Amino acid sequence: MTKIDQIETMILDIPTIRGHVLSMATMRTQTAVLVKVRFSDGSEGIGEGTTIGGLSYGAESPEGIQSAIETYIAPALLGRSGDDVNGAIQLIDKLIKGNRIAKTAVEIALWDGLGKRLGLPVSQLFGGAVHDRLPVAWTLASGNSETDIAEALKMIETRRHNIFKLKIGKRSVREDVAHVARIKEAVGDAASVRVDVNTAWSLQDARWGLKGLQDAGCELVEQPVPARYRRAMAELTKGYEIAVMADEALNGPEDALEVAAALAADVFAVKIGQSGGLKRASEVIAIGQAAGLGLYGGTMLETGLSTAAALQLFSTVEDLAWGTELFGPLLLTEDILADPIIYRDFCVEIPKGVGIGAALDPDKIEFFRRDGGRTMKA
Ligand code: MUC
Ligand code: MG
Repeated sequence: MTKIDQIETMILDIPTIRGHVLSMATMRTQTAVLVKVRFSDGSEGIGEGTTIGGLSYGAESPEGIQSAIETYIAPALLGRSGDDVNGAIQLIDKLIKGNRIAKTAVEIALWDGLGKRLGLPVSQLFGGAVHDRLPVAWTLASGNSETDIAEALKMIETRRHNIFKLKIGKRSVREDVAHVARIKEAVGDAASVRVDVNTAWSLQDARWGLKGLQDAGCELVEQPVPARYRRAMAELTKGYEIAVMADEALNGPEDALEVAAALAADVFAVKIGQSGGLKRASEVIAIGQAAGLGLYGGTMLETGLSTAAALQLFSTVEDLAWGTELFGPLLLTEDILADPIIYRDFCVEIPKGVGIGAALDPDKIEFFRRDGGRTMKA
């Protein structure tokens, strides 16, 4: 039996190419928690758990993710079979509440190790890829309309992105709608414009906001109101033509079922970290499909590592009607992979190779890693 021998964690702080202005935080660096799992046959798996803006986006911080892995997840898994990924997921779900991003980081490393030992990409472990590339959005969030327009036009011209997600919710609804309208006017029919409010609006704000956004030609609004406001999400979903997407409201399959049953979204933003791993994300996808909802491959602005893992799963999904936003590596000054993820012709390519299809660049890991982090042994 191939056993789980060793689990190592580390935190990386990587600068972003520009300030990324969201309703709840402005990011100038992204912090990723990496996990390396060493197996008894010498094989290794790598994983990542990443959030946004410290504790301003969700309940897990990078330091909390690392601590949950070191203190609770690793001791439960050390010495167990490395091939029994479902057994590990079930055990960890039983022992540990919440902490979905921490669980995801470890689970990715287990899938990666298993794929490498079998000589298969992780997509094959989920039944096989049906896409070799997927459409990929870019987020305009410089905090300035002119800078955003210049960025968008350059992305269209270089055929990198023709789907734009605008981060709004920091200014007044009226100012935000005017900002979105200016950008849509500048890109015209050459691009799809969507917005993410990251829960900043009240229901009252959102009624004005959705009316203005759809008149401006914006196609979709992501999480306009707080995650727990299901009735408000349902009213907005029913009341306007613009598509309403659930993001922060979706923490795993149980939430997905409740959101679908409450008719509280038209589209699911599926995030592997927020779902609690690839397996749980596949269950969120199944619920969305069964409910006839649109699907979108979401990101927590992860490095190439988690981006590769997400692509393994999303490549197996029949229809991601709203594409993906797996552009995380492009927001960072440096990609930490030896062979960076490829972006071209408005798409992201599914990495080839075994496991999640990603290998770390050791020099970059040394450069960006914070002091601390532990190696736990069986
Ligand atoms: C979010 O809330 O969706 C995804 C893209 C981006 O710019 O921020 C994230 C988080
Ligand atoms: Mg979002």
